Amino acid sequence: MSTPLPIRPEVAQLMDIHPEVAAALAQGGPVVALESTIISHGMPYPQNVEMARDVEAVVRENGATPATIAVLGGRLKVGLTPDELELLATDKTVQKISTRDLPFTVALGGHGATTVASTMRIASLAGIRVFATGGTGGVHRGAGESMDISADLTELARTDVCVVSAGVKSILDIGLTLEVLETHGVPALTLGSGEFPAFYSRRSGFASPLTVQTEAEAARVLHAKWTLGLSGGVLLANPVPAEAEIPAAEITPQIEQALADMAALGLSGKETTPYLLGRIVEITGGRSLATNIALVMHNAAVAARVAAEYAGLQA
Ligand code: PSU
Ligand code: MN
Repeated sequence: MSTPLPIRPEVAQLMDIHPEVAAALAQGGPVVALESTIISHGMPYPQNVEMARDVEAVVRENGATPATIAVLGGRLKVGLTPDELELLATDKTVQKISTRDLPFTVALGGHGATTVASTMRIASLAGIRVFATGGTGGVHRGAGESMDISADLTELARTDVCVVSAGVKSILDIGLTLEVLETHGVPALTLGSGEFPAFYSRRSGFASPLTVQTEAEAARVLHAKWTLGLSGGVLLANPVPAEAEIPAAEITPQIEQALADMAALGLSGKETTPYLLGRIVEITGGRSLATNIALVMHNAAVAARVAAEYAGLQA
């Protein structure tokens, strides 16, 4: 078994690691980080808290220990209790916090639901290398004007964590997102497909930069990257299961509608992704929520298997 990365003492003072997660890390066992923005700002209640519980169960069934990450009362939380999941799902004071917000929330003692970016950073501080989410942020459509490029990409550029997602939401510019990942040396791997997936849909029309056929191959890529001293993350794209997908031809006009509605409201910045996800649930009559939940479960199962394979390579 590998030795876990030492947590700097001054960081450990700000962090509460759930005993189950701490035990797994101490043994070099597989751990999968899970984010909390998807709970507090990505889905309605009560589906959000049900998803949060179910995704932890799926990680366990696939041989790893789940560590849902958030900031509560200014403390970095790695692994949550059922009551803490419920609080994230219901409390309206929980802010969506990305990397830029992390020091503020820690310093002022607030509650924060962590995005992919800030979850990656906290996972890395705790010594966790694999993380499952729904979809990753990216370059927003119209970013040439708005400069709206998710900090998820910045974090993938610099933090040594593998993010398993169903690709990049088609509310974003997928081609430009893949360009930015290439610029930053982030391997974008798709599991079992030559086409990069588009969150609700298996197909995006964009070729995947790289393809792996198994979780074991993905784990070998992580091991090779970090052994070579190539710091930064890996994006492992996992297409939504066929039976749960909304084909691109159906979802595209619905996404266009949501983008038009957002423009009419004049929303920008951190509000855009939560608004668009919620509006698409309304426009699709709830179908997109079922798809979102299904793809999160699928990503959690894959992430658990990648984490187990990676732990085996470290042993
Ligand atoms: N995937 C989902 N639902 C979500 C998100 C991802 O299925 O709510 C969240 C993630 O936390 C991601 C964030 O980091 O959306 C991106 O927000 P922004 O575009 O503001 O960076
Ligand atoms: Mn943004």
